[in-house]
Amino acid sequence: MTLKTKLFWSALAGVASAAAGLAIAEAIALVIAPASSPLIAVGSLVIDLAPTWAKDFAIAAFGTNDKIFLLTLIVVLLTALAAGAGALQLFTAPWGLVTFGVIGGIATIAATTREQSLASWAIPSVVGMLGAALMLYRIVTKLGVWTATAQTVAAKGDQRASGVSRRDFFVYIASTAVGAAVIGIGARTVNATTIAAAAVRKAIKLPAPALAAPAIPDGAALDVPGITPLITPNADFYRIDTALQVPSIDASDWSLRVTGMVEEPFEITFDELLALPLTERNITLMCVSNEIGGDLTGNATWLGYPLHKILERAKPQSGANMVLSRSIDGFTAGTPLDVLQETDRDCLLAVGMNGEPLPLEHGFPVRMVVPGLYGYVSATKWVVELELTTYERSRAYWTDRGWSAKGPVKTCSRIDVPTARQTLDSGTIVIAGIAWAQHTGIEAVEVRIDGGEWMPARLAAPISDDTWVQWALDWDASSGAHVIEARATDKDGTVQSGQFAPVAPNGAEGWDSVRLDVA
Ligand SMILES: Nc1nc2c(c(=O)[nH]1)N[C@H]1C(S)=C(S)[C@@H](COP(=O)(O)O)O[C@H]1N2
Ligand SMILES: [Mo]
Repeated sequence: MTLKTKLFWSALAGVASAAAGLAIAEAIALVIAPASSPLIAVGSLVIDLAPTWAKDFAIAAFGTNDKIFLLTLIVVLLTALAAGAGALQLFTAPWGLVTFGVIGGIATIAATTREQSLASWAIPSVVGMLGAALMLYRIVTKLGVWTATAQTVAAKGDQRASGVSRRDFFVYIASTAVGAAVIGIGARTVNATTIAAAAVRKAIKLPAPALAAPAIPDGAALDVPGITPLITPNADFYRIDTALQVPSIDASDWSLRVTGMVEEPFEITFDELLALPLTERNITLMCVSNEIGGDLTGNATWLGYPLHKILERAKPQSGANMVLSRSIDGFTAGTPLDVLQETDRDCLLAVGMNGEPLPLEHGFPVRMVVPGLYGYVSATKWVVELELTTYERSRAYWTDRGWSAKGPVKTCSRIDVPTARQTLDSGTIVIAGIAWAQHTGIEAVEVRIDGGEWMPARLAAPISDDTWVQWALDWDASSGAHVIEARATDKDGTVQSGQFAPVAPNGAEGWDSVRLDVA
């Protein structure tokens, strides 16, 4: 085998391995964060570091394609380096692996030094680099066997041995290249659409509400360290969905279709929705999978258009009793039509959350929010269709998976402080938490110690019946081991049941309790 042939195949081995590593990194970046992709990270770093004249040149020469030019440049450079690494590995191992290590190191630094980047953003680059190095090692080893056999063949004239080791090498390099291309291009496309959706979201300016949320009353937030904040910041808001990859919808491509048992089916675009008079409300969202004492709940200020008006426009046919809302990813929720038609319940087709467009993972551009029903039967994110139908005819995503078709929120309370299994000093200890009975409202919260008498806690001023309310009680604690329990009563007079019930099929029951020692 000539030197040229060896150079060619080893260079190709380097390129195929680098492609495999890049594909692995892109696939992992899908899960970690689109911006943790080594390609994007290195590209962004180059943009930050590039002198102004270079940026001006790129924009002048390539216009809006300047980013594509940059990524192409990086890929070309990477290809050259990878080809070199392949040759180095064949002739002067392990220098090819070392080269990959350096490239991976640069990508890691780029990914972890981005604004808002987390340490975990190193993972795509590091794992991709290890994958690339492993591939390179194995392919070049095969190439070494082929080269050696080719030499023996040349000496002895045995054709068969040569054919096998050569085929071995070809199969390896070809499958690596094809696998890398499929995974890499797929992942890159998905990552790119996520980045595009994020850019679209950033550019959206939400209109002011026609009906603003009532002012939060003084005294709605108690001054107790450790109590759940009254409004949950978007970054802390719990997230529950079946989406492996957060759907990326360009708001200008979005529309909602109202279909099924209606006289007037229609479709509405995002711009049309934003042009309607929007309502702003504070509403507490609750997951049916929230255990007693759990944290699958959040309270946000939502901006949206009343769903009863959407339905009014579609004119439901008689007999319809369910609205099957469908997400772009196929998830469905079945909501009672009569609940969505209530004019005094703020069921919203929401576009805003705490003063921003919905975050991508909370349903951008449009989701449903229904006070008083668990999320799985009402809070469809990335919603694209409302189909009017019946409970007899249609089933929603979770209905066939062990959950009830209907899911009204159960009246419940949670102890935030003190936290369990700690030792506190005797004296006054503040017991505090939240209670909720969305759309009914909380009447009272009571606390008892060691199974004693129920004592009324003081309730903060509620924002509305649709939100959780904070409560607190000063407890004169004596030393010893204690159990604190809390229960809520709603404005219908329903007292939170102390009987344990699991989350399935329609929500947990029981009293939250905290065990602790007082010194
Ligand atoms: N498209 C879609 N929407 C969905 C879900 C889902 O899996 N897919 N899960 C629902 C459930 S079970 C809950 S509790 C809420 C959670 O909303 P959040 O993630 O914004 O907190 O979304 C609801 N909407
Ligand atoms: Mo949920």
